[in-house]
Amino acid sequence: MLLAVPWPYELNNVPIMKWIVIVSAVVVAAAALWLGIHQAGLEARVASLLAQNQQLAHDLTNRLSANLDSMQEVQRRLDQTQSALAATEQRLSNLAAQKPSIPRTQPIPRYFPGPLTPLPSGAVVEPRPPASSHSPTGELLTRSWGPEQALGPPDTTDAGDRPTAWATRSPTGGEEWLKLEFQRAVDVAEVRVRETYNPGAISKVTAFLANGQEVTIWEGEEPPGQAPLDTAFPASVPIRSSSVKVYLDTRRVPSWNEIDAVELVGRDGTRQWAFSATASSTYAEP
Ligand SMILES: [Ca+2]
Repeated sequence: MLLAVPWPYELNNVPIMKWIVIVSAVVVAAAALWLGIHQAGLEARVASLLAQNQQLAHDLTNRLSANLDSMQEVQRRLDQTQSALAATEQRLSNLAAQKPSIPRTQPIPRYFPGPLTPLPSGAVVEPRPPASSHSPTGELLTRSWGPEQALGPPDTTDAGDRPTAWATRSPTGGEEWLKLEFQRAVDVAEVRVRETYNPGAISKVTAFLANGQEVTIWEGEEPPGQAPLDTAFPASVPIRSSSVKVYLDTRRVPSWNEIDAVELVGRDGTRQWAFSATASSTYAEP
């Protein structure tokens, strides 16, 4: 069949084979041109991308550097803050070390009604009957600072404002007294008084005869001493008695002058603690 088709050997008087060669050459040239143009475009594109890449790398480097600078600045400020904090803590520690220590408060017994407080300045103190260690029906009382706290042997072991010792109503009420009864009358050798808070205010000691007559056996000023203080007041006159009275001039020593116990010593060597007492006043009573 192919042989049946007439094959033109010439076109426009040019052999067909030359046409083929010409067309092929043109196509190859066009392709080469297109490839060249496209390659140039690609090269330009690559160059552009390279340039962008370099710019990005440059920007990234700058930003990293800036961030590094910022981080270094932040770190520097943090270091400064920590140094200031450490210095402040050191100052606080120094201040705490220089702060004077607060004195330890004394333990308060359960029945402690509260610290003694002076009466207001200029307050009028109404005269009161003497305070007793016993109730009107004869029962021994157990009030803090009552005259009953001066009965029996000492039970206030350390110095201080203790409710186990007798205290007057006012710390500076002038003359006050504490009268004590003992079981047996003896020829008085001395009267021993145990003071446990602000000693030194005792001004006189008397003893009572059986008929009730009061006789001074000692008067003067106490030798100085620190509480708890046991002071012996020797009888300057012979007297047989079972009742003694201790006077205080509370203006001699500031604050309360508290007595824990009183002992009667006989010339026969016997010793007795008081079993009953009355007082000019007591902090146990309002
Ligand atoms: Ca006592």
